[in-house]
Amino acid sequence: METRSVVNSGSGDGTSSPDGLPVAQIQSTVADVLRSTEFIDIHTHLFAPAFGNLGLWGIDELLTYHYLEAEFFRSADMSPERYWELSKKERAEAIWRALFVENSPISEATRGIIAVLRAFDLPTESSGLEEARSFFYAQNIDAHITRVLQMAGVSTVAMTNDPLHSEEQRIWMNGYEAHPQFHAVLRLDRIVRDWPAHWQTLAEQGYAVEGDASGRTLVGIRRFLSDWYQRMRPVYMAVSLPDSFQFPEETVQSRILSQAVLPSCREFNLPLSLMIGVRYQVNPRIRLAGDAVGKANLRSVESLCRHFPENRFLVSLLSRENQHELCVYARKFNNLMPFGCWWFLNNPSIVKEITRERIEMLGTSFIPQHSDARVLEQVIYKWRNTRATLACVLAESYRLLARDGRAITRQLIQRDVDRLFRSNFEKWTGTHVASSVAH
Ligand code: HDL
Ligand code: ZN
Repeated sequence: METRSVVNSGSGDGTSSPDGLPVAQIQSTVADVLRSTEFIDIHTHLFAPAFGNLGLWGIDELLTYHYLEAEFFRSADMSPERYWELSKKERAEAIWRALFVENSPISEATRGIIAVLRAFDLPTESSGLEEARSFFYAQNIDAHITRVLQMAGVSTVAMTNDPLHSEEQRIWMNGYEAHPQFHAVLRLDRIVRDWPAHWQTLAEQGYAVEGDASGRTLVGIRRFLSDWYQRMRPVYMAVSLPDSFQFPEETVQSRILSQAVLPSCREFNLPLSLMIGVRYQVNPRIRLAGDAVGKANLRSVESLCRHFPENRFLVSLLSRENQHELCVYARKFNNLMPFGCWWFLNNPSIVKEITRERIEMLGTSFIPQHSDARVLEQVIYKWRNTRATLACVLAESYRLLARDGRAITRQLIQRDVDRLFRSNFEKWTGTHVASSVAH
């Protein structure tokens, strides 16, 4: 049998994949498939219209995003204490002046605002915000949400729902009617990470729980989770954890995780999302902008995946230094689904690095990105930037595959993009939402 030299295998002259697309057309085809495929945004802080003012949108909310506040305090001659005395509008105007007028908006978060203004044909070089405010004030939120998600190429978003947030709790208790484009997510930070400060709230609601998690506390927490599962029908449970997170350890937190949350996830067939690596409030003066990042010890993730093989984990890590080992652990445990380039990682230079190493080690068995949007219109720039970065990374992967001998077709690209941005999540969560766009 003739053996083909590896050196000359594949497409020979390198100009076309055998029986597939010309190599020169791969990039444009990948970009077109990404553009025409609606994604599922698996982690956001957005809210369906029924949540009223909990949902943030419009220019003043966009400008007072904590990413921009962090940058503002570096460029403005204003103390955080003075800034917090201002009204929301005054804060937005101060940020616009400092980051967009007096300086060039070339950071990721500032460029995003320019992209959003441009997307609505609003001026991007005004000295003030009047025209933008008038435009957003004139919008009907239901129609605006539909339009913005369509502009962003997103079919559905997953919310972050805190059952111990008093305002949100009231909406759920009054019989929230699910919105087809918003998945609920049961967020457990207060219970898992801050039990001592919140156990009384459960006790006051009639759950037999104690501060030291003694007695029938874990049964009480299971009942609480069951009640909120029935109420929210979440697609997963989630918790943010510090860089110092360890598991197992002899703590209340560890017992709540292993004896209440994980069994409850198995009971309702839900994944648990672990977002690890936050150094909370390193600078409390700047409030939500005051969190930082630390490298986590992933033996905690290793223990969870190994000792709870019936549980499925979504894992996003905040430290760039943890990303390669996350890929290695994902190769060891198929109940581990890496997702997103979270928070300080959601910058093209780092998204490119992380996504390339994930493809090299995991193929298409991961979820590349979520927006983490807090303000509705952010999905427009966050997903446009993700598509641009993924177009480069995926095209390079297909050019290498073509060189090595496989025909690259639009159908192959579409199948992979569907898996990366839809079916990996749908299979992990047991959800299937028909995309409103035929491919
Ligand atoms: O805990 C989280 O879900 C984080 O995403 C925080 O909300 C963080 O403040 C954030 O918005 N990151 O993008
Ligand atoms: Zn988030």
